[in-house]
Amino acid sequence: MHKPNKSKALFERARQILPGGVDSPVRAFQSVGGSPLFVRRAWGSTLEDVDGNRFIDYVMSWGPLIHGHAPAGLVRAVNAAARLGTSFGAPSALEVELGERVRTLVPSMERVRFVSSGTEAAMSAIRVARAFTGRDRIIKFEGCYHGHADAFLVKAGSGATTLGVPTSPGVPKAVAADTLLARYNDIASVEALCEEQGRSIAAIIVEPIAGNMGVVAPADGFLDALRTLATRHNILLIFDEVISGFRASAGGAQAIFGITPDLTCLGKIIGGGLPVGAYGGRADVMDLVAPAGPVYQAGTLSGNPVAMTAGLWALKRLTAGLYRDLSKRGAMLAAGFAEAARAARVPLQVNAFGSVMTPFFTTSPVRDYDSALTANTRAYATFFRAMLARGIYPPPSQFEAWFLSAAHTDRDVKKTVDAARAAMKAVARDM
Ligand code: HOZ
Repeated sequence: MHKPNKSKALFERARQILPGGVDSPVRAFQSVGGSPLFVRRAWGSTLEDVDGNRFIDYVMSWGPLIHGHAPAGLVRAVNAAARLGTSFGAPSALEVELGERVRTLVPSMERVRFVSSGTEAAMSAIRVARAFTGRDRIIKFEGCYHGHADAFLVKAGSGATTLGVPTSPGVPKAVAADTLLARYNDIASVEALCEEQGRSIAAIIVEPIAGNMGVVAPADGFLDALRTLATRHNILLIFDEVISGFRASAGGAQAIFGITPDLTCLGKIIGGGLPVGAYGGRADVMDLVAPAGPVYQAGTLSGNPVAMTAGLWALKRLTAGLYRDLSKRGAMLAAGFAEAARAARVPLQVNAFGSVMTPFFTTSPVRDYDSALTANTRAYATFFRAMLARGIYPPPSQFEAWFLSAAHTDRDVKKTVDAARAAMKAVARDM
């Protein structure tokens, strides 16, 4: 059993200065109970808190760390880059190199603009889509999360769902009115919106593999049908691949499903653990972005040399072997969770896609937001606490993805499955 004494004291202090004691809501453990662990250091698949407790980490910074925590080569590269200057506010060759690499891996991104987060990427992508089409409305899917810009905090997943504020106060009514909601994996709901309002819709934005209502894979033909509908109505199709980019495969979800979106949003892995986002796509659309065109978007730290270096290091190491190993361990973990739940007679649906997964505590298959919400969040909280007590650090929310990395070993996965067997018994006792 871990002792969180110093973490608790730090959390008390943090609450006096940071709203809720954290800098991003889902870190606060609000829906799983207890107080958050304050991290001292991390390496490989291991997280160590300020009390010296060690955990096998399945949050992995919410997705960026596909190569594990602090790989030695990346740390060396970042150190060397920092010695040459931490920020220039002027172009560097690194941005060109990373941009070209992104385009090689994701050929639909004919032009790329670097920003500092996935939120910025998505917010900017819809601005350019609106400018290109001369239309204001967008379609988003219930339970999908595209960062915290106003237009997206309408039935948003991730921390917004975890905290019960999927539609946030503070979003102007007029902005929310331009965000039309469709149901994930329900093409009829998109068709109806396009038929009624197609001429005022600039973009359909979608996580091609949803990862912020928990992991939900697209149903057969769903993404194809979105592509067809968007083309038919002259609407731009935006893939938010902040999670799936470079994770589902080196070319993201679009490579796996063979769909070419008009624009793509990236984040997480593209920065190798440092703050980088990017949006890009068709040259005729992206050439509207300033200074090539009139759509304004800027950033003091965009293309930061240290962050670009980390991104390059990460993207250069996306080998076939990496994805093979990740999928193998992902399948082991998913099967282990399912078996542990069966043995304890706990209803569980494990949604897994390669190296991401979510165990949903529900009897119904989870294929959209409504079915995700059938999950028993109390059971998840019990499971979470029982896992934490056994040295496993799961995401502190039912509606997030578990992430594996190259640093997770078979031994880590076996230890996690052993912990899950005991944790499922705790859930069963609590039900
Ligand atoms: N699901 C979120 C990002 N995709 C988690 C990260 C956060 O909100 O801090």
